[in-house]
Amino acid sequence: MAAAYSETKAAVETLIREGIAQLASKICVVIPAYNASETIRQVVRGALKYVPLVIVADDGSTDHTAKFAAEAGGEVILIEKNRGKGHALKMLFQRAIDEGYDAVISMDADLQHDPEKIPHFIQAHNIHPNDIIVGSRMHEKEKIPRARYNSMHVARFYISLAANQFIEDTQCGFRLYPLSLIKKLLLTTDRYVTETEILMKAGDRGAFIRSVRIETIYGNNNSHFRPIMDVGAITAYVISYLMIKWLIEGVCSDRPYSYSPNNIRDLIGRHKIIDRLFQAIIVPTIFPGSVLFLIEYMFFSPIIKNNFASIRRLNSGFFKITLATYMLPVLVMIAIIEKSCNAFGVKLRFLDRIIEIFYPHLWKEKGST
Ligand SMILES: Nc1nc2c(ncn2[C@@H]2O[C@H](COP(=O)(O)OP(=O)(O)OP(=O)(O)O)[C@@H](O)[C@H]2O)c(=O)[nH]1
Ligand SMILES: [Mg+2]
Repeated sequence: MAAAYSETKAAVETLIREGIAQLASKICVVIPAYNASETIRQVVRGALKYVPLVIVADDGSTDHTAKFAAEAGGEVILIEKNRGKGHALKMLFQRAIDEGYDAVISMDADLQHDPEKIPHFIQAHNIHPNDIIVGSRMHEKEKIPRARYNSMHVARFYISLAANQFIEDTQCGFRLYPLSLIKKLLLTTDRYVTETEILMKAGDRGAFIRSVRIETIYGNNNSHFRPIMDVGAITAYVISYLMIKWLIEGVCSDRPYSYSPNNIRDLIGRHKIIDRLFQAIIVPTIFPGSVLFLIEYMFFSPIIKNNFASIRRLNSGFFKITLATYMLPVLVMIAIIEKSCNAFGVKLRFLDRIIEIFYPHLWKEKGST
């Protein structure tokens, strides 16, 4: 009886795998990797069960990442000097386009993404071939380090505003990208900012971004993410992007989408030094700027009909956005106070609640999920 059951189960699994393999004939997996020799073989082998090709970009690793990726059956792009995840992703997209693939699934090299979840992305892509599919871990709050969860929560408030839709987890690297969509974006950022840039620009030109739930895996992984530098770089780019978007939407009627390649933000982004300078100047202007946008939102609508069209769709007004922005320095202060109290054994938990209140899911409030 048990033998018959396991035979049937194996047969069903084979059928599912064959079905997925058929759907996945135009999809490959891409893995940006840096010093991931301990895990890369398992990721490549796991992914090859579901897709015909796995491409690994070895980004100047000083260990055996490239060798092990090739031994496991991956195609390897060698980048001599470490240039970061974003640069590697762009090379991987180009290789997949050159090899005639329609879509790529990006995965981390450190086994935080279980290859067994690949079929879920493929199935979602089969139903929504033009949409980006992003893995989401936000349903497993308790498994995510608290500070990371809180910064992901605040990030998604602003990134969702830029992308004109709610995105459950904006920081997960396990994603499916249709390459036809990627071709339409000019990507000017690097390192960990690029994945955020893709979501904002794709959403802001009208693409849909969907979520599939994945397991949250935080172990003894060898993280390269620098909480202050990388969160700072993502924050500066998001703010600089939003300021331009709202500047355009504030003076235009009925224009919820403001991204088109080579727009003013891209022109600045093309030049690294000018871009850094621009971000350094524009980021502090978010405080007076958001009050000006609020005034423009409230009083200019009779003259410029339906200005801030992307915000008007939410029915929540600009007030909550201005308030959220003014709360940012308060959050930093509370985080510092909580940390200091923690050092003396006093556990405070105000931050989580404050973030929930001031950085809400604006689209849910409107009635959609
Ligand atoms: N090509 C390339 N890939 C990188 C680099 N840094 C990170 N990656 C890739 O990005 C993935 C995620 O990077 P991590 O450093 O683990 O960052 P994270 O997963 O966001 O953060 P943790 O949850 O702390 O691990 C890695 O598994 C690599 O696949 C890099 O410098 N170059
Ligand atoms: Mg990681």
